[in-house]
Amino acid sequence: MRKLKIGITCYPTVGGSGVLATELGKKLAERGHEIHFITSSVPFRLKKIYPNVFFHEVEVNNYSVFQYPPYDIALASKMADVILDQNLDVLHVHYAIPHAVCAVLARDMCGENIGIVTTLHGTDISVLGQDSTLAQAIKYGIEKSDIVTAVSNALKEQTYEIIKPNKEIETIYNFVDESVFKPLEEAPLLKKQYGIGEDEKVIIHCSNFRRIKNLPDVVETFIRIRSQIPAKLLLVGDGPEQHRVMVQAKESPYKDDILFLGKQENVEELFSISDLKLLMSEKESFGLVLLEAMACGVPGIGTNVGGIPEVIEHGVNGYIVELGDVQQAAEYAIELLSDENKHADFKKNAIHTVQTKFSAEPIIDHYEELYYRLAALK
Ligand code: GMT
Repeated sequence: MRKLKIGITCYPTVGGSGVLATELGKKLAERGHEIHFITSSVPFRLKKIYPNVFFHEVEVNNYSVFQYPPYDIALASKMADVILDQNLDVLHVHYAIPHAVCAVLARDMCGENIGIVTTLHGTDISVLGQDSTLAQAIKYGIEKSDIVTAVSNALKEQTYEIIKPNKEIETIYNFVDESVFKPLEEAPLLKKQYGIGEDEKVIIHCSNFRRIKNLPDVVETFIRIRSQIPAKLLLVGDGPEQHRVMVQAKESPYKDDILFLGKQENVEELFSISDLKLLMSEKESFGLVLLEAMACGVPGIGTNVGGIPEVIEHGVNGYIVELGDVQQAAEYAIELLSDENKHADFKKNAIHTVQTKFSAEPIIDHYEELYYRLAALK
């Protein structure tokens, strides 16, 4: 099969959609395709140099007459340049708004019959989709894309419910790079470096600390666990809720057991010293961090929200609780952390779920098949 030239647009900063888009680009490059990232900065997970990965920076001109910098127009214009200059076969954009709309505009600008794949990641539907000023644009971006994918069945259903697009949407689950996310040998040393005792259990939460991540319930669950067993909570990330959570932690009886680690790069090392992952979100289309943790052998407790129950299999590799039920979450956690055999089974099952349901290679095959389907129509 001939190798393809694929343009990828995503939000390049920290966030699951950018992580997924970058990992996909890297894996496709390893398969010999030529990958062109069209983004506002170099995607943060693109750490290595690949000879067939290129970066095209979207620069936004900030003339004083513009009340707002025209990022969307600049992006569409850059996409059109790259489509023409590089003779792209396909453009894969992550997020309907603004990226799918920009891709459609770019295709129109350059007059090329380029195929557009749009992947929906969540907040473009669950948050922005509720905003009447954007709903029509989201519907337009979806309907004008050639192929639309969603990262979970829950997100697909939600898109039909909220946006009502006249378009088929395929679910393609997220994946993790299992060569990076795996249980690491050197974990016990890191635990010691953080001053965590051998007998203490480690509970981890990792996010961008937005309100929808429901950090107060993470801390509240931990307090209930800590009242029964020795444990530390690692809070990894940074964001708008940071201050509120710090105040909550300081006022708790276990303030010294709640560690704020800020943004971290090599989270697989932190997952490798963890015994349990908490994701108590109000909205979550998938929960890529759960998958990363599971690949490192960490079972999760998550809310019965969005795509989380498609990742956590209740009673097998973790537990599902209703949103806000911190008491139930704490009870499940205490039960699991107090039973070595059960924890070992859940750990094994978590890795097995990743290897069977969310393994990188078949998921990349699926995307590749979509690209070839579109390239054949060009
Ligand atoms: O969760 C976030 O706030 C970041 C957001 C993003 O745009 O990167 O994540 C979304 O996409 C991820 C990758 O598909 C999913 O794992 C997250 O569940 C999803 N976030 C939400 O639905 C809130």
